[in-house]
Amino acid sequence: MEVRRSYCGLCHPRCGTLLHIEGGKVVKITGDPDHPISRGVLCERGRLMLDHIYHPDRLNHPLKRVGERGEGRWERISWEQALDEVAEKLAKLRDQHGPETLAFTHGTKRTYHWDCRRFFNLFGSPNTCGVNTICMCPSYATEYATYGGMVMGSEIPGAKCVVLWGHNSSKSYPTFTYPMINGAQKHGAKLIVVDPRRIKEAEKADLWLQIRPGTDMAMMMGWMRHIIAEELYDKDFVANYTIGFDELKEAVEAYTPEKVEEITSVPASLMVQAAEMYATTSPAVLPFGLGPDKQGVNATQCARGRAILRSLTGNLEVPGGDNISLAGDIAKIHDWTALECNDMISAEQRAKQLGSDEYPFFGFPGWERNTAANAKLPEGYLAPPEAWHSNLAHARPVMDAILTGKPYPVTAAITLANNPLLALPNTQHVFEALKALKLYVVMEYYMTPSAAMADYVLPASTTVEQPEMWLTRDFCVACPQGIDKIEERRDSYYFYRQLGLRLGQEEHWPWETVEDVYDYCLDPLGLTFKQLAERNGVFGEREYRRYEKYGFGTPSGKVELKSSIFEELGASPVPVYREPVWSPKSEDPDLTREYPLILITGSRYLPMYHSEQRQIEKARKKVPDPLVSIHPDTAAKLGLAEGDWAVISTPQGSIRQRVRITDAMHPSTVDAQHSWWFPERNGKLPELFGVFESNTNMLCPDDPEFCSPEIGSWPHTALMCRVEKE
Ligand SMILES: Nc1nc2c(c(=O)[nH]1)N[C@H]1C(S)=C(S)[C@@H](COP(=O)(O)OP(=O)(O)OC[C@H]3O[C@@H](n4cnc5c(=O)[nH]c(N)nc54)[C@H](O)[C@@H]3O)O[C@H]1N2
Ligand SMILES: Nc1nc2c(c(=O)[nH]1)N[C@H]1C(S)=C(S)[C@@H](COP(=O)(O)OP(=O)(O)OC[C@H]3O[C@@H](n4cnc5c(=O)[nH]c(N)nc54)[C@H](O)[C@@H]3O)O[C@H]1N2
Ligand code: SF4
Ligand SMILES: [Mo]
Repeated sequence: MEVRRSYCGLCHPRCGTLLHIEGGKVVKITGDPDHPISRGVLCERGRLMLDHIYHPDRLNHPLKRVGERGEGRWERISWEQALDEVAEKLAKLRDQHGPETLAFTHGTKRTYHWDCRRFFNLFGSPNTCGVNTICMCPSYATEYATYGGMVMGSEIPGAKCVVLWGHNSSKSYPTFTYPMINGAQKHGAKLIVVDPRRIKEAEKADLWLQIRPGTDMAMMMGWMRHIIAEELYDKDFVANYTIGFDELKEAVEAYTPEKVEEITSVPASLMVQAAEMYATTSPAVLPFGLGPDKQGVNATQCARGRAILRSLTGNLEVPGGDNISLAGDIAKIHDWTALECNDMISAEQRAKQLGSDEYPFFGFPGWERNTAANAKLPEGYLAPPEAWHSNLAHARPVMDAILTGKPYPVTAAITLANNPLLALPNTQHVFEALKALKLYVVMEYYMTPSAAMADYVLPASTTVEQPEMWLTRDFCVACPQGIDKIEERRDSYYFYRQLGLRLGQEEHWPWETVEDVYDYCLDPLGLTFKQLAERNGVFGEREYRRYEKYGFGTPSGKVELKSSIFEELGASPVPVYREPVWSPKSEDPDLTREYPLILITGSRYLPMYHSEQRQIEKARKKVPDPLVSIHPDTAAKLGLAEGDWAVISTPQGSIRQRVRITDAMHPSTVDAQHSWWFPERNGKLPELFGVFESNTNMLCPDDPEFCSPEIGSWPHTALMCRVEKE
């Protein structure tokens, strides 16, 4: 039996795999013990990879719609025909309405993304939108504005204190972050968990703060106030490397432990203990967690809060702390910004980006300011901001433009590695918009509810059928292609390049394959992609506290506790807390009477990844139905028993899920699994694989009043709902 090295890539870490091949077919997949990061471990989902590669429902050929949209009637066509027709239609729509008439919706990073941004910039459309508005990117853009980089490498193994703030790592990063936390605890590190649910990590934490959902910013401001009042902050760092300390002090002054207890429901003494533990145990890490980022109105502020806490406590750029700079040789690699072609889109087209009038910080205006500040630094210290992570159109105005033609018509969209009907809030709005498109192209593994609405559905290759480079601030690891592409599956680079070649972008797509692109990226290291794979990756040697020499990549060159970019773009430059719009403290008695429970959605669980794995029998055996978790006392009051079907309603809509009773929940709060649809059901309209039935985004609003005013992040948590027996 032949054994080839490859990788999983069914989620963000690209865990190393060994493909056991017989007669040209993979027959077994095991973890690669020599992989420098995952060291042979695969999670529950990764172990189902084989079922995914050869699944009978996989798309293997391009399809063209022949019936009405959503009618489920398709004709198999060749790639040539698909690309020719799509390019011709795009050229026509561009001539008629301008390039901004084409939009893109993206999901979380599943395949390459620089190719998409490159294509869109060259085409002239600023309208790429999607989940990044809530997923990590509020933090990315905000951290750039605060200190000129994003913490992507918390040095958990060397930390003496780890704070998991809305981060469910045992379920979300089971092979990556979670083992590091276990390791740190074994070496005596303290663990603080801030989470409304008693997650696995909370059970072994030194302190667990069972916070009321949506109130994290008040808690963060409480920590800041206490750390300042008790003079527990890093005085030297604050004096020499920050600006805006006095304004910050004033902004957080009102958040006394008592007030914070009143807002968050966490006892004042516990809050004080946690703030002191974090500030006095160094080094400490406060890694990214989605809990704060999916809070709508407070999302951007929470990202600021996290960045400010790291700075106040002097935990930036220290061993065992939160790091933003590039390590050693990694800085030489041409990174994704080098491939995005952001300078190719004109100022006139940039100005048309939908949503950047409402949320300029997250559009070109914010990104341009972050980029300009970064450009003043010596090369190779802090990476420039990727447009993909910090410069997007907003999904709501994009959908509105499709539906109303205002401020201009958006008539075409491409969706790749995304399931917008399950991922974006206000499903009905997204559905109406997809239905109204003149041209909708989806590249996918399976026929999903979103793909079922398309004009062209194109088959995507699995990670083992395409190479990738896992590039972080600290290391670069090759993810080798394990097998030839099956049938007519292709990678996204092929798709964008072929489209680009047909649309006058020839000179900008010189590399024929992705591996050629990676050879270009690695050229400054004198390596090819193949050699990178043979060397088992490149690991940069980290130099700490380089800010002492170069400052930070912000307009002032210091950590901006008061953000000048926020201020310039009309956002509050110092922290503010906002009560969630739907809240148990609402002054509207009808709301709290009709919707008495707090709703959180989307807490990660295995083996599912968002809307995926619903076709995989072994995954469905483990989790056959969508589940809503409820505290036993609450369930009893509502007359609900384990396994009952329940109807969950918010003022936005209603769905059904099955009851799971657990005392890991607070009695005031329920937690509904997100992104459920049913591939076994009828894929035609109106059923559309049951996409409207149990999908939590039927419950999540996207109106401006629910979105963070800085970035437009919409809420997937801290909502109000009612739960009833079906
Ligand atoms: N209510 C609620 N909604 C949420 C969240 C929540 O917590 N609650 N979380 C949000 C977050 S953080 C995120 S990131 C989004 C996730 O949103 P998405 O990224 O859209 O989520 P997926 O369901 O994984 O959809 C990816 C789709 O792309 C396909 N796919 C996967 N890999 C590839 C590939 O390499 N190439 C191609 N062409 N297709 C591929 C899959 O088959 C799948 O249909 O959901 C968001 N939505
Ligand atoms: N199994 C699995 N793993 C995944 C994914 C997946 O779909 N499935 N998706 C991937 C993606 S795209 C992402 S972004 C990451 C996200 O990974 P995580 O950061 O772990 O995100 P979640 O599990 O959504 O939420 C984290 C925690 O936030 C808590 N929470 C909810 N509301 C609040 C609140 O108001 N305040 C606080 N403090 N906590 C709150 C939840 O109880 C949950 O335990 O996971 C990645 N990994
Ligand atoms: S954590 Fe699991 S799903 Fe994600 S890449 Fe690793 S093995 Fe695959
Ligand atoms: Mo995400």
